[in-house]
Amino acid sequence: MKKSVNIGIIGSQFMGKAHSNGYLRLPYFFELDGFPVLHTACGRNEKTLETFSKKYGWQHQETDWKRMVQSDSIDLVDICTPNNLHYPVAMEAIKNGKHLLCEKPMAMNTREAREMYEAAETAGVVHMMIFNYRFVPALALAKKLIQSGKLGAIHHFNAVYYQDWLVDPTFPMVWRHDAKTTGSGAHGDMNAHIIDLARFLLGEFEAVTGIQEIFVKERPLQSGKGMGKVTADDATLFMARFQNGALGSFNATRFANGFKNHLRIEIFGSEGSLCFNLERLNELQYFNSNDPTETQGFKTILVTENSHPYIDAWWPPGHIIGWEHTFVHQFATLMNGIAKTAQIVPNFQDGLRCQEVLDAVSESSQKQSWIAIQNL
Ligand code: SOE
Repeated sequence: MKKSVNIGIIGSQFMGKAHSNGYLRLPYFFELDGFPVLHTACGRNEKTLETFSKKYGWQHQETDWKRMVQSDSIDLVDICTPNNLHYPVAMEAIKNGKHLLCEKPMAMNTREAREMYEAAETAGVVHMMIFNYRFVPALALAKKLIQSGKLGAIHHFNAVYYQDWLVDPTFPMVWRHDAKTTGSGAHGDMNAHIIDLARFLLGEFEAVTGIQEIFVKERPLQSGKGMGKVTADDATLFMARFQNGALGSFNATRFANGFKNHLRIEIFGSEGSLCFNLERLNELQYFNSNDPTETQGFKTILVTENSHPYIDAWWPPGHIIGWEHTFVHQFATLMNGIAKTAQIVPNFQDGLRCQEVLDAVSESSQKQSWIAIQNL
């Protein structure tokens, strides 16, 4: 029999919407041991919460997150809040024996992330980090190709994550500009994704060195009365060395004029290369240096065959999928993990490892030096 998983979600903005959509689609397409029940939606603004709940079918509403995570009716707490709330919400939820799903970056710093990971492990709850780009079929295929040795020894991992929504200096202050609520800016929001993909595809980091910049130091307050000080980075670039000897370059910026959500990865190995661009997420570019010289070149694999990861749940070949499907794939793993109380990935240990790299890059930027990654 399927186990019902009563979900309590905190946050009703962009990620609240993406997660709700993921849960709703899931049972229509995937065989599941755990069935997602959209039980309670939690948020501060009653009106927004009501509209959100009605739209996505959340059964109950709650404006006090503590009451929700303490409720006996909730099995899984889904944290889609600003980053400064991840730690208190997660710790309270763990205390109450709840399974956890947490948006990235995991916490405000490595200390918080480590405490969250250790507490979740001790309590024996299932914990998962939202690193949904691992669940893009083309990137899951990239992992298979790398693991099967198709690329040989990996020499380079280059990644950029470009957005442009802050180029306009009149764009108002939001929580993502204030270090007190966000920790870091483009770094924790966007580098977190490509750091996780690097770990997923290549393995652990050894050392990093980076630079961070705030290009627009003040932005109009949303109240319309005056300006607020921006304290979170607009852009963070860094170089890395991996434990397997590969070199990495990373660039996350909200000032890449013209690019809306451009996550591009290049992996160069001794036997071949792979390139991926999120804005064309059904495709993976593959170069095999063992092909005959006359016909050598990058080929584009359309990752929509039934034999490709996750695709057999969807449409016939060539009937492409999109960004929102990555959440559905991740939630299938989550629901089945909860049904069996099995540990799944990416989990809080992955969140912690990512946080260590994030913090080391910020520290290196301040000290203008290389920082070794401890992987503790
Ligand atoms: C905003 O930069 C954002 O929504 C990120 O927070 C998401 O994680 C990313 O998937 C898209 O961009």
